[in-house]
Amino acid sequence: MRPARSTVLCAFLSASIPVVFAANTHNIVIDGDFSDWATVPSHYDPVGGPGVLHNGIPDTHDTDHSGPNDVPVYVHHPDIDLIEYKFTHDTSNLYAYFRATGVIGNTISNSTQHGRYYVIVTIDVDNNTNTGYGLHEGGYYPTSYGYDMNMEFEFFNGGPNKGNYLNHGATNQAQLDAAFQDQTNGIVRLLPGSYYFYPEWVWFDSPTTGTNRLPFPDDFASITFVKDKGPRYQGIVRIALSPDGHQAEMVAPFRGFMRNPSGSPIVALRKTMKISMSLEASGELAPDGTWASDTADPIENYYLNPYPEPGLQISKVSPNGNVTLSWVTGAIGMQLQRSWSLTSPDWQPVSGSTETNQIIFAASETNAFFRLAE
Ligand SMILES: [Ca+2]
Ligand SMILES: [Ca+2]
Ligand SMILES: [Ca+2]
Repeated sequence: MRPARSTVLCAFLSASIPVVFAANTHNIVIDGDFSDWATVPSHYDPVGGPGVLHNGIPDTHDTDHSGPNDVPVYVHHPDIDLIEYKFTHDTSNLYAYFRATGVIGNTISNSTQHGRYYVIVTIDVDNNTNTGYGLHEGGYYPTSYGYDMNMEFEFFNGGPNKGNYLNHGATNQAQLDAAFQDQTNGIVRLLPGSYYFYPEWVWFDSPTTGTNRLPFPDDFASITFVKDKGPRYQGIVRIALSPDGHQAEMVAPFRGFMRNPSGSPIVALRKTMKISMSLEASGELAPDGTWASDTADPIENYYLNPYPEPGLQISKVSPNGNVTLSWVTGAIGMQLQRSWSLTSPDWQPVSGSTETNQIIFAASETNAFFRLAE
């Protein structure tokens, strides 16, 4: 046997929709050690300061505006100055990473002052701008649309307070009442929303910790509806900071986003979402004493790929003339595909490849190209 001199390896993922960013799963632990984020792609936001604009908006700004075309006023508040952010998932959780100029979660606590700080991920869970709300309504700029649900963490009065889910699917009090009733039963309807009408809840993986036990199949869990500045709760949305406070990592399990009226999970693998991330704080620690926030550019068309980076590899030809293609065990289920050409590719599945992470071929003189696809 002669070696396959020009066997070429083509190791990229193909998604069903070309514009979608097929995000791989990552293993993240919420522990204040950020080495687990090293291979998650970074996004950046300007370092705030006088005159620093982000899409025409002062990077760190007041929260007193709500019109879609308003330009809020610059506020110097390094603690909420977001400068880097990341987003990832595994097979059952969403994870967000924040890095700020100042100290994330920094709030004042004394006899008269009880500061507030919010780490916010707001998500267009159905990738549809006709449902949910526009960020400007909450004073967040640059604005964008379609945000149905939040995963967020509140710091209050000098310490962590609660991690909760939140739904923007109501535009009046009657719809808000209906949303509360749905969520008592573990249901979220994705409807046009407003910033001003939102239920927020903490989810507990216990039937009795929360005030409302959920019906089957979520009857292992319960929720408590919460309000800002309310009592301290430890649910399943968790956060950890770096020792210097400049970085935060946060988890929100899929299940806390609840189910649609048909019983399907709102957040699940193979869905596509848009994600916006903000930091916001009250003004006690800002030099001019006013609330401020900083909102990143959204991460658009985030596809919840079920698999990790597959790491497709090809071996040297063995003495008996075989080459081995292999990929990580976590990517078992992906399909190996082969094409004899890249100029007019005709990708054909390799039989049996979705049940394994290793395929052995006899080397030949013919070029072959391989890829792994979902
Ligand atoms: Ca970690
Ligand atoms: Ca910034
Ligand atoms: Ca939406």
